[in-house]
Amino acid sequence: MTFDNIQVEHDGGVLVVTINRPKVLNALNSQTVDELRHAMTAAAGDDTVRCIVVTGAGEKAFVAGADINELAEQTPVGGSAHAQRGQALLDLIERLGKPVIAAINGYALGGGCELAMACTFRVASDAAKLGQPEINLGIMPGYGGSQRLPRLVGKGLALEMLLTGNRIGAAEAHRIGLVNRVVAASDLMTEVRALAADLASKAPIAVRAIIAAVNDGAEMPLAQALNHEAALFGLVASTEDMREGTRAFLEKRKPAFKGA
Ligand code: DAK
Repeated sequence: MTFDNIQVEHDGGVLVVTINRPKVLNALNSQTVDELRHAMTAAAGDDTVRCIVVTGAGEKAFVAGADINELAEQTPVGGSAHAQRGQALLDLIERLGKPVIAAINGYALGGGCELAMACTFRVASDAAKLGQPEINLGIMPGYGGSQRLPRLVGKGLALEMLLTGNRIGAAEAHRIGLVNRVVAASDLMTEVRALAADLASKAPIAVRAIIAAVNDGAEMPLAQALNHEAALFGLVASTEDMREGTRAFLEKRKPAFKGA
């Protein structure tokens, strides 16, 4: 499939997906959401992709939210279909079974902040600004922001961001746990590619199991979550990669994981 609004580059085990609408600060319109869904579905099924990076084109924005031109024209029926497609995309990213890194190179607002929160990690440039400004448009988050934000930063700070609509800088986002790392803007993609290459070298079945254990377990009572972890551990313990990892340690060499 060819894409108009995203660029996809596959280098080694890492797929870099760049949202490319810089004239509107990479705002997400329906076509972009559909293109992202196609790219992510293909990445999920491609064993040669072991880690995905999502970023925005240009120096100013990761994603400045949903496309307000489309939002302004939205009908109740269209809005509901839009919500389902957008939420499905973010669920797909969160549960892809491979690490997805948001390289936040500038504004991550509204749907852009929600997209970043669905990713496995967030690495922000020191120039990034994050926020949920939907309240200032008379709406509320529709891509999971009212749910993922409090899970990341706690209820009090989430309510403050959601109800004021204020933007926060990268340092503050790091302090409250909204982003994992902050790096100089000029180093962002180098640092993210290094992190992605490291993640791409890990055992894929163990990576998938850890992502599932953390995501599923967060919604379960502890006893059930621990049972889930034990079941996943059993699965991981049956892999060739487990034998390779333990053998490599004992032989004092680097493991070569195959995903089997
Ligand atoms: N949509 C469309 N165009 C946008 C845009 C957006 N979100 N953000 C910026 N642009 C456009 C601007 O209109 C401008 O276009 P021209 O005037 O050049 O034609 C161009 O990008 C450059 O922007 P500015 O001139 O405004 O640049 P500044 O540096 O002055 O300001 C800014 C940058 C990021 C502070 C500002 O552009 C801004 O406040 N942008 C809007 C941020 C925002 O409110 N985002 C939307 C949040 S609402 C749903 C699910 C999810 C959502 C909705 C529904 N369903 C379930 C149905 C999500 C909603 C949102 O994300």
